Amino acid sequence: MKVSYKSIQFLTLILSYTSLVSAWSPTDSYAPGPIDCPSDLQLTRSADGLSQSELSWLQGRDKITNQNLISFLKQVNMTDFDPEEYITNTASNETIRIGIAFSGGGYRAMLSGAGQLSALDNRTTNATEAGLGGLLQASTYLVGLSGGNWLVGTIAMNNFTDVQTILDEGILWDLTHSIANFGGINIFKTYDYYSSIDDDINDKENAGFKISFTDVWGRALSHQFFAGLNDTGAALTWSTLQESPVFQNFEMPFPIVVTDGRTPGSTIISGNSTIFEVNPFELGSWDPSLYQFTQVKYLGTNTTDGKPVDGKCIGGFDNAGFIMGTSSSLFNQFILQINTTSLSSAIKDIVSDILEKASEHEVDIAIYEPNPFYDTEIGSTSITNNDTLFLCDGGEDLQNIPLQPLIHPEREVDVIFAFDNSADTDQSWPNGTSIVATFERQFLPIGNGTLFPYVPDEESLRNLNLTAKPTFFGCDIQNLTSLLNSSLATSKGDIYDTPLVVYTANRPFSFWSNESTFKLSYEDWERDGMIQNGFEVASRLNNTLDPEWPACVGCAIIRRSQERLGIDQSEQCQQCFQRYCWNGQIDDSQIPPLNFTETGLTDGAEESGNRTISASSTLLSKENKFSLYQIMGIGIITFAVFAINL
Ligand SMILES: *[C@@H]1O[C@H](CO)[C@@H](O)[C@H](O)[C@H]1NC(C)=O
Ligand SMILES: *[C@@H]1O[C@H](CO)[C@@H](O)[C@H](O)[C@H]1NC(C)=O
Ligand SMILES: *[C@@H]1O[C@H](CO)[C@@H](O)[C@H](O)[C@H]1NC(C)=O
Ligand SMILES: *[C@@H]1O[C@H](CO)[C@@H](O)[C@H](O)[C@H]1NC(C)=O
Ligand SMILES: *[C@@H]1O[C@H](CO)[C@@H](O)[C@H](O)[C@H]1NC(C)=O
Ligand SMILES: *[C@@H]1O[C@H](CO)[C@@H](O)[C@H](O)[C@H]1NC(C)=O
Ligand SMILES: *[C@@H]1O[C@H](CO)[C@@H](O)[C@H](O)[C@H]1NC(C)=O
Ligand SMILES: *[C@@H]1O[C@H](CO)[C@@H](O)[C@H](O)[C@H]1NC(C)=O
Ligand SMILES: *[C@@H]1O[C@H](CO)[C@@H](O)[C@H](O)[C@H]1NC(C)=O
Ligand SMILES: *[C@@H]1O[C@H](CO)[C@@H](O)[C@H](O)[C@H]1NC(C)=O
Ligand SMILES: *[C@@H]1O[C@H](CO)[C@@H](O)[C@H](O)[C@H]1NC(C)=O
Ligand SMILES: CC(=O)N[C@H]1CO[C@H](CO)[C@@H](O)[C@@H]1O
Repeated sequence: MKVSYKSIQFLTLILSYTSLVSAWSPTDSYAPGPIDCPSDLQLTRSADGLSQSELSWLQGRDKITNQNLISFLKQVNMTDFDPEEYITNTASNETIRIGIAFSGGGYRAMLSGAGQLSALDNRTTNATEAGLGGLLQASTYLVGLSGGNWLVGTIAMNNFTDVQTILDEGILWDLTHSIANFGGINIFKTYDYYSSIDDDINDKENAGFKISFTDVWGRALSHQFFAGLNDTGAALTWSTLQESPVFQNFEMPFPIVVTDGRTPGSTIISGNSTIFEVNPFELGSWDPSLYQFTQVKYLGTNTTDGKPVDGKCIGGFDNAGFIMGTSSSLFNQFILQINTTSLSSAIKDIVSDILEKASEHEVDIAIYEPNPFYDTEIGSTSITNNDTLFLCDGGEDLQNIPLQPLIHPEREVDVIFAFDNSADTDQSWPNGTSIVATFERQFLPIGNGTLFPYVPDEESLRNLNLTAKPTFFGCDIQNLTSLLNSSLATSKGDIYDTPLVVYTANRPFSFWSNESTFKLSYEDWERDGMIQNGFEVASRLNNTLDPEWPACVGCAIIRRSQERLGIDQSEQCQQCFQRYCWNGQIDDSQIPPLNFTETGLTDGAEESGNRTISASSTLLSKENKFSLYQIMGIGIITFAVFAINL
């Protein structure tokens, strides 16, 4: 028989399609189920380097980012710098790696982050004209936490779709109704919604797996993030990424989401949290309290010392919504604040009652049982002796920007674009708490070889107006060598592996983007306003505030590479660094409020300015607090009743 080229193509298509399907849950539902695995499979490994899978993936991605970086650097019009010559000749023996990180902060963070991401994506209309379009295409890592993980997860799991397409198609991110009241006034829709979630949860439970609140949360979130998929992605697994064509051909950056380890009854701070990352291949932690990774595809498998018990493996546990729910399980915050509302006392009692019961089971903790690290030799016994692995919201330890995965010398990241959409101040603006926490952590035993440049305290960040416009940290490697001396790590990487950090905080340009973390629904105009504002934050108001901003970003990207090669900066780059680098100055005086200056909706005097868009205002005045938490409270009742009835 003569086999035509076409039929081979067709066959390849079928084959790749089959392998794709096999990566979804084997039961084609939310329930995990048995899958085949090699008899000598070792699922865990020590965190003493990158996985072989990641290393070989990087070889493919590096080639692409090198090419795309040349295009990007050409586009930003740097003077006295030839991108082609530099990347292909001068720095030909190394690769410039760019990481992008999006903080948590609920839908505020997801939407602001979406705008910021879209400004870096050349698929967004006008992003290239606004200066930074194409930076995403030149990046190696894309990291999200909590609300930022909704963004990264949505983009990555939907075959690296883009924000523009999401808005144009109108299928994903319909936030007009609170996730707890999905159908709005359409109670039938809401009923169907809850019963479908209920069915999914039952499927998993009947298959013999323990359920936690995060299962409910993850399935609910999936209605917004995987709305286009059969049963809104009930069978979509995180490890599907491995077989996604855009990942296999290195077209997308390496996505990572961050979550923290926390056992019920304990609290964590950045000095004692175990920070987990979930990437397309693995789940685990670099911290000495675990220092291991396991293969994400086989979560749910009973193991001892990382080997499947009786050679039996499970697939489908790593549901994409479940992973994204784990990174964002921030319900403690609701519990703590519910009593400050003006709900009627009858409702309050019920809510409190339910919440108390629920909190005994710690609603904000995701249960991973069986524990993939059970009975392993490395790390703390509080994790490895337990049959359950407990994970919680990635922001619970104050490190609300997921920088940890990017500051391990093994990843060789040159520059991090850190987008901070946290609500640190009373008015829900970031004040730098997160980068201060990450900076300090490197000096603790748990820092274990991570490297992060010097940053000032929050008062200085405020008084020097460093959250009003993008600020570069770690501009000069000569000033960083003392990081090595003061560290407790047994061995540190090369000081050149300390990334330069481009820190950009949420600010209002065309929209008051300081929405509450607990705002659960957005009208379309509010959603679009948030995204537009995020675009303006990243592009410095469509490249109008500083025409050289794109070139300055170029200077930041090539800085470490130039330092490694002993090459001096151009005149233009020196001037850029004068404008954007933190110069080491400290001003920790307790001066009254903020003095934001960089145009936009704040006029320099007050952080809230004369906020005018009252309809969307969630400034936490007494009145607003009332209505906000009332909506929230009703959401919680629905959810809690539902969860208790499981
Ligand atoms: C869609 O999901 C339903 C419910 O989980 C399942 O029964 C059905 O087989 C799925 N259909 C396809 C085409 O995957
Ligand atoms: C590349 O080559 C330069 C000059 O030979 C050297 O200084 C530098 O360390 C090399 N970089 C890498 C990553 O090997
Ligand atoms: C975006 O950049 C990539 C890589 O440079 C390129 O292949 C692609 O065609 C660009 N897309 C658009 C819409 O410009
Ligand atoms: C893109 O920019 C052009 C020219 O400034 C403008 O007319 C157009 O409205 C912009 N498109 C979008 C979608 O912002
Ligand atoms: C770069 O220069 C070109 C040609 O002068 C111009 O069209 C383009 O807008 C400039 N881009 C930026 C980001 O300044
Ligand atoms: C991603 O693309 C593959 C191949 O085109 C397709 O089978 C799969 O359903 C897509 N996944 C999502 C989440 O859209
Ligand atoms: C972490 O540190 C905080 C503050 O010192 C303490 O309250 C908490 O119990 C510690 N948690 C763990 C898990 O050690
Ligand atoms: C895993 O082990 C537990 C405890 O021995 C058992 O109850 C459970 O059924 C096992 N799960 C699978 C999928 O074999
Ligand atoms: C709320 O207040 C009630 C009555 O004062 C109290 O019993 C309950 O424990 C409180 N709930 C929370 C979550 O603090
Ligand atoms: C597992 O951790 C939970 C919560 O800290 C604890 O209640 C339980 O006793 C632990 N189990 C074992 C076997 O240590
Ligand atoms: C920054 O925010 C943190 C977290 O909300 C707060 O504890 C701290 O007081 C704030 N500091 C300044 C200077 O605003
Ligand atoms: C660089 C460094 O200090 N690595 C240490 C991290 O923690 C593990 C586990 O405790 C040690 O084995 C490494 O040496």
